[in-house]
Amino acid sequence: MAHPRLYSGMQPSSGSLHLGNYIGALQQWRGLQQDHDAFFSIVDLHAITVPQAPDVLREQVRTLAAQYIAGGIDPDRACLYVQSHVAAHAQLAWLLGTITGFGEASRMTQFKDKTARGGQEAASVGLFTYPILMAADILLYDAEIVPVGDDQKQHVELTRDLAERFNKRFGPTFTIPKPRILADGARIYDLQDPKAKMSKSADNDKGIVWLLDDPAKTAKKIRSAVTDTDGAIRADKESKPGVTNLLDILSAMTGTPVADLEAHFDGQGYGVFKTEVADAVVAELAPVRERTLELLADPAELDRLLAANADRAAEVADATLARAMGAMGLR
Ligand code: ATP
Ligand code: LTN
Repeated sequence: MAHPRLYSGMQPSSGSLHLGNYIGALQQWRGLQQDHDAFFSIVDLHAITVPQAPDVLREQVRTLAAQYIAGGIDPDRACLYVQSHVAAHAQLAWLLGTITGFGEASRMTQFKDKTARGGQEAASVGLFTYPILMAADILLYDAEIVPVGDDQKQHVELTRDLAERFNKRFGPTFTIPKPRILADGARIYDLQDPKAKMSKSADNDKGIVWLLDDPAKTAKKIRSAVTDTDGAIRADKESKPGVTNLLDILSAMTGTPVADLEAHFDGQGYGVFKTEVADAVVAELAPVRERTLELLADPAELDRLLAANADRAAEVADATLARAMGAMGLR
């Protein structure tokens, strides 16, 4: 039997992925590609919903592609491609926009969060319609499963609503996707502010482990992580967020359950604990960093691979777009 179709994507909106993206997205996707027909995109059309410098954007797309591959996405197995290389994304987004209610789009909490500081007047219309483009991404590939963090759940729900509405109005066209929400332990927090999620837009660089940081810097950031004064190495999200975060990180790096790690560190101090976490993160990330740099040293090869995968993606996407246009009385 064919494997279920899976779709996910990340924005090329920073110069490197961080440890949160690695554990929360890449590690999960690496596992899922084994028994799913997976499409992973670099969503550059989403990234330009906020201003991007063209040269920087081009480099960030390549860096993200290299990090996907170095992090274990197999471009021969999964289809790893750049969203803007497949014209059907923008085209289907337009069609879906015509069946999306203005009020419905206005209820998306990510837009409200992202415009809370600068005000909605200053935001682009593209940022407002971001979830409709995301719906187009998912529906073009008849994805059944969409692995995302809980912040994206509402967008997948909107995708389901739009697909159901379209099918009802114009006849069966789209597959109804299901979100697959990230497990709790896969959510990684800022090393300096362990109640906030590790985020590329955080103010303090010391709290973020970048996949392109050199190993000495990575180790230093982990050894300087904020903990607490109680001295016990056990997970308790409420009263010991820093220690819990380090336990989750170590568990993700080694595959050892948190309960076993608690037993292993029983009676030990934070110094020993942090050193073990730092060693494990460096052991995992140093080869990923090296492989990324190797891939980036040959941009022509990377571009060739992305072009070939865009052709693969377009074959699937164009067929779905044609179906949708036909159903609507276009073409
Ligand atoms: P920002 O940091 O600006 O909120 P981001 O780092 O969340 O952005 P995205 O492009 O929104 O980056 O997310 C890419 C993927 O990484 C998503 O699947 C998201 O769930 C995951 N992810 C992001 N941050 C974390 C984190 N701290 N822990 C676990 N997963 C994360
Ligand atoms: N909005 C998502 C990225 C994204 C995505 C998608 C995820 C764009 N299109 C389709 C899953 C499926 C984010 O910011 N993490």
